[in-house]
Amino acid sequence: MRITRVSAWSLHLPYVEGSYRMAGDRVTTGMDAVVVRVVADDGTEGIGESGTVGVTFDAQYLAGQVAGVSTLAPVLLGLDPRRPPAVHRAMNAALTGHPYVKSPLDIAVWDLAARADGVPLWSRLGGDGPEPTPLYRPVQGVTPDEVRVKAVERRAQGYERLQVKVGDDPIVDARRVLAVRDTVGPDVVIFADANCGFSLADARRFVRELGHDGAGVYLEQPCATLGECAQLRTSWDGPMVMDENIVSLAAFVEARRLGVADGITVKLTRVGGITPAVRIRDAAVELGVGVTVEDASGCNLADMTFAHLNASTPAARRVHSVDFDSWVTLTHVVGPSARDGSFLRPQADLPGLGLSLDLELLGTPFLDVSA
Ligand code: 0XW
Ligand code: MG
Repeated sequence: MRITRVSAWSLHLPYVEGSYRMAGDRVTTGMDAVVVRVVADDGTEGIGESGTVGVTFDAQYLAGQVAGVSTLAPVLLGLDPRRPPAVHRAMNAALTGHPYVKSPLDIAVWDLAARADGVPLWSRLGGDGPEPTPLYRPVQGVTPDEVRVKAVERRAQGYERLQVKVGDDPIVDARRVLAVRDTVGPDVVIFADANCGFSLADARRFVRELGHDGAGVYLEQPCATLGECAQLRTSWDGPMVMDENIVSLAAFVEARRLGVADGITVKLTRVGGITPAVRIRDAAVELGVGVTVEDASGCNLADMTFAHLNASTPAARRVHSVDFDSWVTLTHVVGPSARDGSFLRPQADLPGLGLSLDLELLGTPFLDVSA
């Protein structure tokens, strides 16, 4: 089997709720996505989505993805899609770094490989079954009153795990987290995600302000570097989860060595797709670390990819994930939804990711190469 054609589209995904804010006044009104289709000589197809949320979250952006996918697509032509790690090695040999441009191509090749075998992707990845992954959703807002209202709304929408954005004023942020805790009670899981926003001093003030039990929250990526997060350990002995710093397997190993990775979030686009994500995930599982597999952006195709990846994580280490399809106003795929109540759940039997592209909505590809 040989890859004979690679096509790619890009599109903007506006938010249902108008905007999304992270620490440091990083506000976006939608997310960007690159969608790839890889076709083999027998007509089998694979598709993949990889996206970015603005240009100030991770070191990745749409124009870079468009350029990089265009550079790498010809490298795939002629390769056997049934061996995704070999295709990934060929991409690395052709272009050093830039993992975010490799991600949509890698995902599409994995989808194709699973379809070629006639099995769902969770099965191709060695999962126990089409198991569910709990969903979380950010609670946005500035004042305690705003987040109280939003937290009730999120619970009514079915989310049983909440993420509160922090990373600005440590006192205001702590009051907001405490307001959400007070509103939802002790049993709802809350992640306080600073998205790298706190200085070490402000992170210390924030955790002090939460009180002696830290409001029972998980602290997500409080500061920008692993070193600062490690220094915060003298003030915070609660659970700490690394997200932005998990750029590679080596970064995860270092985070674990420093004692800041009780859990990790592996973002597919950041690390370069399913091939590197699975390596990091499997190492984390072996070391007893909880793992979230997700991304920075996308819609139902991305969500379905998270559903399959997390279903292939052993249940004891599976944490939660995100349903971007509920965040944005449009979808570019046809097929089952990855959301099942308050969970993501992959389809049981359809080969690969079980979805096909809505070519009418996607329009003209920015790239279409064939052998
Ligand atoms: C909540 N997210 C998955 C959405 C944004 O892309 C950032 C990310 C996070 O963990 O902050
Ligand atoms: Mg995060």
